[in-house]
Amino acid sequence: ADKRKEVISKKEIITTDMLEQIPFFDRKTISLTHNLKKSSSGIIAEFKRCSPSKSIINNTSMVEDVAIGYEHAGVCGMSVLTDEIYFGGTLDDLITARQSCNLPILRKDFIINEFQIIEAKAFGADVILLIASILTKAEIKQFSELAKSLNLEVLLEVHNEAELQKAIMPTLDMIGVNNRNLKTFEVSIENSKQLSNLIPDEFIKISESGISSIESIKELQPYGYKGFLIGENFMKTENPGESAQKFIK
Ligand code: IGP
Repeated sequence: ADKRKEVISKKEIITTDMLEQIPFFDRKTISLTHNLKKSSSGIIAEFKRCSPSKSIINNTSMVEDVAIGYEHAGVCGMSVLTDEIYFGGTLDDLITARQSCNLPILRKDFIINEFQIIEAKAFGADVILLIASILTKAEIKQFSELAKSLNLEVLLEVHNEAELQKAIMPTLDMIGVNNRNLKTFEVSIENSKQLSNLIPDEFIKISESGISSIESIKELQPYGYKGFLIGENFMKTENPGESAQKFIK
């Protein structure tokens, strides 16, 4: 109980002013869109220990080893889960990944306020994720404008046409179609195919979740997808970096 108190009080006293004092806050960010445009593989490789659909995926790999392995494999970027409750991630993982590689890093979390965006910058992220299904259009606008003002890139995640129509705006850089149905946890890359022609060309298209073979990537490329966000398929193996390398050749 005592420990809990300390954690709560720590959270209460952290202000945005304090976040801005963290050295990473002023660092020059690395562009994920730039890497995706010039890459033929388009892999964004994720670090995640567990997930609501699979529970534990990997509880032995260290984030620093995975970051080094992904960079060595030649991926375009790394995604780091910082959500503790469902994915077993922490902000510590983000900062450790930042210190271990020079890849652009996506802070993967459920962003619902401005504080988390400033936090993302301060802890070394280059890209934030905004999830259309949990945000209003006004919030997406407000959060993406703040992110851009901090030189962070914005990946907007959608699951269906309604979310896409609601959220399209010029302050986004990438649009990610999630192949995982959040209600049933079922995955199907058909979702990416179906939504592809509704995404305007000025946004980089990313296909997210349930990608477990190079064939799936080859299948999605003709639909205009430049980025492929892959987590479990790498993380469930003993050496995620080596597994990513097999996708890049
Ligand atoms: C990775 P997969 O099926 O390769 O492990 O999926 C990524 O797409 C998934 O972790 C994800 C996610 C999210 C996690 C996509 N959108 C939003 C948390 C929150």
